Amino acid sequence: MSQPVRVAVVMGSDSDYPVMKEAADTLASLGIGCSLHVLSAHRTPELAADFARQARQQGLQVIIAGAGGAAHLAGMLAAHTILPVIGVPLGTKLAGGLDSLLSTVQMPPGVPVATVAVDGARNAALLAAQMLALSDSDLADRLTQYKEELAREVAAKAARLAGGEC
Ligand code: RP5
Repeated sequence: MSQPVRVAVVMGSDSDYPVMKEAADTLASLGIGCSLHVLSAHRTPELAADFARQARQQGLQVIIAGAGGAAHLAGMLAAHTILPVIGVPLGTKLAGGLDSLLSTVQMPPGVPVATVAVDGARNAALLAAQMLALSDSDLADRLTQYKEELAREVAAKAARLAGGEC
Protein backbone atom coordinates (compact mmCIF):
# COMPACT_ATOMS: atom_id res chain seq x y z
CA MET A 1 0.00 0.00 0.00
CA SER A 2 1.49 3.38 -0.95
CA GLN A 3 2.15 5.81 1.88
CA PRO A 4 0.97 9.44 1.89
CA VAL A 5 3.75 11.70 0.62
CA ARG A 6 5.16 13.54 3.64
CA VAL A 7 8.68 14.41 2.47
CA ALA A 8 9.84 16.03 -0.76
CA VAL A 9 13.32 15.15 -1.98
CA VAL A 10 14.36 18.03 -4.22
CA MET A 11 17.59 18.30 -6.21
CA GLY A 12 19.11 20.98 -8.40
CA SER A 13 19.82 18.67 -11.31
CA ASP A 14 19.33 15.08 -12.36
CA SER A 15 23.11 14.76 -11.96
CA ASP A 16 22.47 14.96 -8.20
CA TYR A 17 20.25 11.87 -8.25
CA PRO A 18 22.92 9.22 -7.51
CA VAL A 19 23.50 10.86 -4.12
CA MET A 20 19.94 11.99 -3.41
CA LYS A 21 18.59 8.50 -4.17
CA GLU A 22 19.98 7.46 -0.80
CA ALA A 23 17.57 9.86 0.90
CA ALA A 24 14.64 8.44 -1.03
CA ASP A 25 15.72 4.84 -0.33
CA THR A 26 16.15 5.55 3.39
CA LEU A 27 12.73 7.18 3.65
CA ALA A 28 11.18 4.24 1.80
CA SER A 29 12.89 1.76 4.14
CA LEU A 30 11.26 3.56 7.09
CA GLY A 31 7.83 3.48 5.42
CA ILE A 32 7.76 7.22 4.72
CA GLY A 33 6.17 8.33 1.46
CA CYS A 34 8.29 10.79 -0.51
CA SER A 35 8.31 12.50 -3.88
CA LEU A 36 11.28 13.38 -6.11
CA HIS A 37 11.70 16.77 -7.78
CA VAL A 38 14.32 18.48 -9.94
CA LEU A 39 14.13 22.23 -9.33
CA SER A 40 16.89 24.79 -9.62
CA ALA A 41 17.36 27.97 -7.61
CA HIS A 42 19.05 29.54 -10.63
CA ARG A 43 17.64 27.80 -13.72
CA THR A 44 13.98 27.56 -12.63
CA PRO A 45 13.68 30.11 -9.82
CA GLU A 46 9.95 30.76 -10.25
CA LEU A 47 9.07 27.06 -10.33
CA ALA A 48 11.18 26.42 -7.23
CA ALA A 49 9.58 29.30 -5.33
CA ASP A 50 6.07 28.17 -6.32
CA PHE A 51 6.86 24.64 -5.20
CA ALA A 52 7.97 25.85 -1.78
CA ARG A 53 4.99 28.19 -1.38
CA GLN A 54 2.54 25.36 -2.10
CA ALA A 55 4.37 22.52 -0.33
CA ARG A 56 2.55 22.78 3.01
CA GLN A 57 -0.90 22.90 1.39
CA GLN A 58 0.07 19.82 -0.61
CA GLY A 59 0.47 17.89 2.64
CA LEU A 60 4.26 17.88 2.73
CA GLN A 61 5.84 18.09 6.19
CA VAL A 62 9.57 18.26 5.47
CA ILE A 63 11.64 19.26 2.45
CA ILE A 64 15.06 17.77 1.75
CA ALA A 65 17.03 19.77 -0.82
CA GLY A 66 20.36 18.80 -2.35
CA ALA A 67 22.50 20.93 -4.64
CA GLY A 68 26.13 21.40 -5.53
CA GLY A 69 28.43 24.37 -6.15
CA ALA A 70 26.55 27.65 -5.70
CA ALA A 71 24.08 25.57 -3.72
CA HIS A 72 21.28 28.03 -2.99
CA LEU A 73 18.38 25.63 -3.52
CA ALA A 74 17.71 24.70 0.11
CA GLY A 75 17.97 28.31 1.22
CA MET A 76 15.68 29.68 -1.44
CA LEU A 77 13.07 27.00 -0.71
CA ALA A 78 13.33 27.86 3.00
CA ALA A 79 12.70 31.50 2.12
CA HIS A 80 9.28 30.54 0.74
CA THR A 81 7.95 28.07 3.32
CA ILE A 82 7.63 27.50 7.04
CA LEU A 83 8.22 23.77 6.59
CA PRO A 84 11.55 22.52 7.94
CA VAL A 85 14.12 22.38 5.14
CA ILE A 86 17.08 20.02 5.36
CA GLY A 87 19.97 20.89 3.05
CA VAL A 88 22.31 18.34 1.51
CA PRO A 89 25.47 19.98 0.15
CA LEU A 90 26.71 17.84 -2.74
CA GLY A 91 30.35 17.00 -3.38
CA THR A 92 32.15 19.00 -6.07
CA LYS A 93 35.70 19.17 -7.39
CA LEU A 94 36.31 22.33 -5.35
CA ALA A 95 37.72 21.27 -1.98
CA GLY A 96 35.45 18.26 -1.80
CA GLY A 97 32.26 20.29 -1.84
CA LEU A 98 33.23 23.07 0.54
CA ASP A 99 31.54 25.50 -1.86
CA SER A 100 28.27 23.55 -1.58
CA LEU A 101 28.56 23.23 2.17
CA LEU A 102 29.06 26.93 2.79
CA SER A 103 26.38 27.94 0.27
CA THR A 104 23.88 25.69 2.04
CA VAL A 105 24.74 26.20 5.69
CA GLN A 106 25.48 29.92 5.91
CA MET A 107 21.90 31.12 6.09
CA PRO A 108 20.99 34.50 7.55
CA PRO A 109 19.25 34.68 10.95
CA GLY A 110 15.54 34.08 10.48
CA VAL A 111 15.74 31.56 7.65
CA PRO A 112 17.24 28.29 8.92
CA VAL A 113 18.35 25.34 6.82
CA ALA A 114 19.29 22.22 8.79
CA THR A 115 22.43 21.27 6.90
CA VAL A 116 23.89 17.76 6.93
CA ALA A 117 27.39 16.70 5.83
CA VAL A 118 28.55 16.85 2.22
CA ASP A 119 26.70 14.06 0.37
CA GLY A 120 24.87 13.26 3.63
CA ALA A 121 21.61 12.27 1.98
CA ARG A 122 21.00 9.35 4.33
CA ASN A 123 21.30 11.55 7.40
CA ALA A 124 18.95 14.07 5.80
CA ALA A 125 16.34 11.34 5.50
CA LEU A 126 16.92 10.17 9.06
CA LEU A 127 16.62 13.71 10.38
CA ALA A 128 13.37 14.14 8.46
CA ALA A 129 12.15 10.86 9.94
CA GLN A 130 13.04 12.00 13.45
CA MET A 131 11.02 15.18 12.91
CA LEU A 132 8.01 13.18 11.72
CA ALA A 133 8.42 10.72 14.60
CA LEU A 134 7.61 13.49 17.08
CA SER A 135 3.97 12.89 16.24
CA ASP A 136 4.12 9.31 14.91
CA SER A 137 4.81 6.63 17.50
CA ASP A 138 4.98 3.78 14.93
CA LEU A 139 7.70 5.63 13.08
CA ALA A 140 9.45 6.33 16.39
CA ASP A 141 9.52 2.56 17.00
CA ARG A 142 11.03 1.95 13.55
CA LEU A 143 13.72 4.57 14.22
CA THR A 144 14.50 2.94 17.56
CA GLN A 145 14.93 -0.38 15.76
CA TYR A 146 17.19 1.32 13.22
CA LYS A 147 19.43 2.65 16.01
CA GLU A 148 19.52 -0.79 17.64
CA GLU A 149 20.58 -2.31 14.32
CA LEU A 150 23.40 0.26 14.06
CA ALA A 151 24.61 -0.77 17.51
CA ARG A 152 24.47 -4.47 16.55
CA GLU A 153 26.58 -3.75 13.45
CA VAL A 154 29.23 -2.00 15.56
CA ALA A 155 29.26 -4.89 18.03
CA ALA A 156 29.75 -7.35 15.15
CA LYS A 157 32.66 -5.28 13.79
CA ALA A 158 34.23 -5.09 17.24
CA ALA A 159 33.88 -8.84 17.66
CA ARG A 160 35.64 -9.44 14.33
CA LEU A 161 38.62 -7.31 15.41
CA ALA A 162 38.74 -8.55 19.01
CA GLY A 163 41.76 -10.71 19.76
CA GLY A 164 43.73 -9.34 16.84
CA GLU A 165 47.30 -8.29 17.48
CA CYS A 166 48.40 -4.64 17.54
C1 RP5 B 1 23.68 22.54 -9.23
O1 RP5 B 1 24.68 22.51 -10.18
C2 RP5 B 1 23.10 21.18 -9.19
O2 RP5 B 1 22.57 20.91 -7.93
C3 RP5 B 1 24.26 20.28 -9.51
O3 RP5 B 1 24.86 19.78 -8.35
C4 RP5 B 1 25.24 21.21 -10.23
C5 RP5 B 1 25.54 20.82 -11.65
O4 RP5 B 1 24.33 20.69 -12.36
P1 RP5 B 1 24.34 20.10 -13.85
O5 RP5 B 1 25.23 20.99 -14.66
O6 RP5 B 1 24.87 18.69 -13.76
O7 RP5 B 1 22.91 20.13 -14.32
O8 RP5 B 1 22.69 23.48 -9.51
